[in-house]
Amino acid sequence: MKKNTLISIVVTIGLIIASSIWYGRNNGLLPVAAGDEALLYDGLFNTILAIAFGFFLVVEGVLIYSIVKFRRRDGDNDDGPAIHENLSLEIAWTAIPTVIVMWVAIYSFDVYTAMQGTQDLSGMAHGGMHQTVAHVERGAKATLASANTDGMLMAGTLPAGTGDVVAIDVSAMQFAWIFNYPNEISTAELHVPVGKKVRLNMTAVDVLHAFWVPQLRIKQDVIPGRSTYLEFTPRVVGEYPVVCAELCGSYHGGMRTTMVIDTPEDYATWLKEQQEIASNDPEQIVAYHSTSEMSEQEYLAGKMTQLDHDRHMSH
Ligand SMILES: [Cu+2]
Repeated sequence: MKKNTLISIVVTIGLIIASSIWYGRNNGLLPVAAGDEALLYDGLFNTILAIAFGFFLVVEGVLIYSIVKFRRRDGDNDDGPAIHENLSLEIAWTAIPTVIVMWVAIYSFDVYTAMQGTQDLSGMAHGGMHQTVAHVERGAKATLASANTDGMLMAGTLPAGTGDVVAIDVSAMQFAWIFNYPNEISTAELHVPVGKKVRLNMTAVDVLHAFWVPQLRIKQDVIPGRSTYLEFTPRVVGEYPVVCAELCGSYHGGMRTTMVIDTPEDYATWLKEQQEIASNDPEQIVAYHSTSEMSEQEYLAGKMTQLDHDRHMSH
């Protein structure tokens, strides 16, 4: 091999690696990372994207090089040489992807575990119960039943609302999110304080829903009759969409609300305001809490009136 060829190969490989790393860091494909966990996810995503981008450059580069270099010249009507079998090449193109895929698998699993993907949700039945009981009586009864049949459920679970964890109970229903804070505070918008660990104890009133905030990179099924949970640490103050990510009925597309990441002071002020609303309007709270005792027709009638109302209001 000539010295110049060697130099140009080394330079090309260097350029490919450098541009892959650059693209991995500057792809701009993900929304803002609003939680600590989002950074773990982004690290994985950007790494995989950098590897893929490097391979894209290699494959497309060789393709374009070959199209130019090995194109048919005038007067050349021969078949190409019949090349088959190159053991060392085959070993290389099997071994390299194997190593990369195994490494990505281990890295992914590590991130998945760090984001609590492997924790047993059935062990989380207890935490979500005390504040949602009034809201989701049907669901809570079923949860209670399943908790009783399995005595080890309580082991290793975080008690709701103690220590440094902000625990919020979430009820999902067709087609709304209800967030229940301590002291009978119920809201349609989720507020969380920046920098503190938040735990959402979630259950559904009616059908399967899924809680998703793209900026947190976390998504969790919300299931009637049992509790699931999500934990995250907000890191960027702002407003983010909460999206239902499980087709749950005709107005599924409208099952959205806002998550506000507040500064600790704003969060305290907001909680105080909500506390006042909660104590000044007991009838509204009673109305909220009795939805589970309505018949299905009554419940849907209420929903339809509300939707009608919303439609008129938006005109
Ligand atoms: Cu839904």
